[in-house]
Amino acid sequence: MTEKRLTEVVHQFCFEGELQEAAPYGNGHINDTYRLTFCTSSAPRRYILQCMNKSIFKKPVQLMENIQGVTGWLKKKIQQAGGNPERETLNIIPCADGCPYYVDSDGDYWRAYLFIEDSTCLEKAEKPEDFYQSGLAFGHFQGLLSDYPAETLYETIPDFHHTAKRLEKFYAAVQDNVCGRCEEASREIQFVRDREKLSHMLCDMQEKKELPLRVTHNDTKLNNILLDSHTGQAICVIDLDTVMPGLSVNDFGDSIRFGASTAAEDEPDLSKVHFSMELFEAYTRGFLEGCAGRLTERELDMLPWGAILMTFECGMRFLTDYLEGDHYFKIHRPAHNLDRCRTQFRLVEEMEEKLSQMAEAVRKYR
Ligand code: ADP
Ligand code: GN1
Ligand code: MG
Repeated sequence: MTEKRLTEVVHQFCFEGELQEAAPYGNGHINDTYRLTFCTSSAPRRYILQCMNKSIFKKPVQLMENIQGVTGWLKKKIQQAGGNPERETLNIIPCADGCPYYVDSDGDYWRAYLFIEDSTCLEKAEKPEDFYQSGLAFGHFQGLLSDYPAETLYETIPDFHHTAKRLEKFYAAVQDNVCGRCEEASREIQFVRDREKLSHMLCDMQEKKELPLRVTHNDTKLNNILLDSHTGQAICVIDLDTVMPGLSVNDFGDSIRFGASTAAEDEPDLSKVHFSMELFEAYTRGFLEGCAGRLTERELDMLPWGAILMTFECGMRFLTDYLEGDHYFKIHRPAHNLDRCRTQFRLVEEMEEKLSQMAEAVRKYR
């Protein structure tokens, strides 16, 4: 970010004090995130400033409306429960004219939040308790929003978790083979072909209304939760860009795909990548406790399938992006998306073997 652009952007928001430092922050694959530090007459104030990815979020105004609606709702519920709304949900910092975002001279959309102090964001669970906390937070999020009018939310990325439509896009990428990478990925392409039927399972159930439409987060990675640095307890669910109507089983599954792995999402050495039943069980216990009985029997039955399908879908998305020339997910090395795809498919294989154990763990805590 150039100094000129930074000055232009920072001056639009109602920040307190004088800018001291702006530094890139976090490990997101999509947005550009900065942490800003301001000097004030008392303690320094920090904020998160983000430039939204305009090629992915094509409707930033609707997206911010979703976030305003959901954070406003959460604030009220947190207050009613005697909690701290400045810490337990995201707080949007408006611009001087009250608008929750700023459009810069390049047409980029920016927004800012209070920085949640004394918090930690984990890329990997250090112990099962961390993942239990993450489950508790996402379950609680689901619970607090269970009476939110889901139909008033915009579908900011249409068919985001429509696995069958993702499969169609994948086949188109294989067909076009624009980068000539199909040969390098032939085993992974076959892996998808072998599981073609799977991709219809949850979308069909959603269409037949066998699973209810809920307010969902849609990006429930461990690093989208902040934990208290002192107590280790979950404080806040962040990264609300993809809050939309969706399926609770997908939110559950996306957490498992990222957090129940023994290795990073992009680990190139597959011998380190395993699906951990211990972590699955820790998350399940937290998630079901957080949901506090709000899930239907059918949703509970399908949770293990949510894990398999979200992992399969994400692997397929990484593979599609690799075949199309890496235009969606940020990459930091050649074949980064292929490495990411391979970890996901390794996890899918192990989850398939452990399906009955997963169902048993869900039974234990339902
Ligand atoms: P992305 O969509 O690119 O993943 P996120 O909204 O998740 O972007 O933000 C990236 C990182 O910035 C997070 O993983 C977290 O470490 C940090 N972060 C985001 N919002 C806050 C906040 N309000 N307070 C403290 N840290 C935050
Ligand atoms: C992206 O923004 P980030 O890094 O939290 C992606 C998710 C993927 C995830 C894979 C809007 O999430 O859907 O599951 O990468 N977000 C979007 O790590 O596509
Ligand atoms: Mg994130």
